[in-house]
Amino acid sequence: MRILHTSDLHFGQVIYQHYDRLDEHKHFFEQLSNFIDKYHPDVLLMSGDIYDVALPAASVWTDFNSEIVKLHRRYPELNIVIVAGNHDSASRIESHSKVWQLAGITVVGTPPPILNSAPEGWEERYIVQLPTGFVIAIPYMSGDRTETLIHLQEYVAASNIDNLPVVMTGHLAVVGSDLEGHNQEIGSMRTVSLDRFGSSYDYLALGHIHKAQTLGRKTIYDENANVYPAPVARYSGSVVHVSEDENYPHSVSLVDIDKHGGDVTIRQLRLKQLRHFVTLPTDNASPFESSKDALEFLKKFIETADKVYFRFRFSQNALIPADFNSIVYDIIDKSGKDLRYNPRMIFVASDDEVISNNDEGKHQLELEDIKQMTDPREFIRKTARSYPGLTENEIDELFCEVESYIKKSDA
Ligand SMILES: [Mn+2]
Repeated sequence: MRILHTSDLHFGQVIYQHYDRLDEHKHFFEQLSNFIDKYHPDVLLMSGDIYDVALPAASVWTDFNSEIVKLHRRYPELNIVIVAGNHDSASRIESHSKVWQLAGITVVGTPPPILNSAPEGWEERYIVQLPTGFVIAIPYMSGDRTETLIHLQEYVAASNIDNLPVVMTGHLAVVGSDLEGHNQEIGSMRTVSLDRFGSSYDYLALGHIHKAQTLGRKTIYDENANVYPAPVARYSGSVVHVSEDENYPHSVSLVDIDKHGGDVTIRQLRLKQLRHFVTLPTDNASPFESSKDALEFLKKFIETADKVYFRFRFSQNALIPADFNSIVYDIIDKSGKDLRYNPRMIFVASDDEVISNNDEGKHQLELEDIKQMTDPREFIRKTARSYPGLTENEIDELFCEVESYIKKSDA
């Protein structure tokens, strides 16, 4: 069974209350289509956060539907399974599901019931049986439904006489996942144990966390085919940078499963981005001390830059005139370039101050932040400003060296 796992499209996102990202999402669908051409998956999974908001504009529904219909026309044999995420309206997505069913496309919005209140035959709604395997389609759920999920896996097992692969979807944050890119939510994000999903699936196709990662493995972008014994749980990650904090490659996951309880082979297919996010000044230079410095930098930057989102990083002492943002918008308009401005600038203390004022300010890590960190490198990255002599690359290299040493002595 071969699946193409995607999640967190956030289709219809309008960023900085100003910029429509439709062309970026169309660009994603073009790449997706090319991957399907090349790899011929049995099923395309979309593990939630299909839309950016619960009530997207009518044009957003139309555009999304057009993309899915285009895929279906081009690959009528491809099974498509779409589940709702926390950003989606479960009932709205569900309300269209019967129409999608006509094209053999499964759309699940509302979560499965609590076991003892479930009507007869409810399981069929959540199970997609293909010639090559099973998909248990589980959308975002706020409550605990462990018994329900285990029941669904047992239900599949009862008819799985040929030992075909079993895939399940889910949309939530699992304990121990790398939350990079969710900087605003860290500390408030609820994480649950992976045990809640049972263990009779071969591949758990997760959404919600935007950084691609296989649970229990280090989260680096890796184009190689990695083989793991089932069960494996993985986040495919978001398809475009949903915010400037998502400073990592985006990809879709191509997953091959040979049989139930067999091997799971995962390959990351890199998604190109139409636009990137930058913070000015670039290259970790010192923050701007004045709005005049920033505008001068911008005028030079514009000469070569195109198709970028940008924001400014100022020293916390910089004084910003009230009309600063409108001046920036004017400069962009006159440039004729595709530049998109985030008017929320960031203010940072200078390096000396961070060290002397460590009790307050932006560089202070909350205990909750630290608890969420599974990779010591993340801690070092976030506190790097306190150690001016260290570079991130050197630290990364040293960690890799230690890691490979440990691996060798384990083997
Ligand atoms: Mn999301």
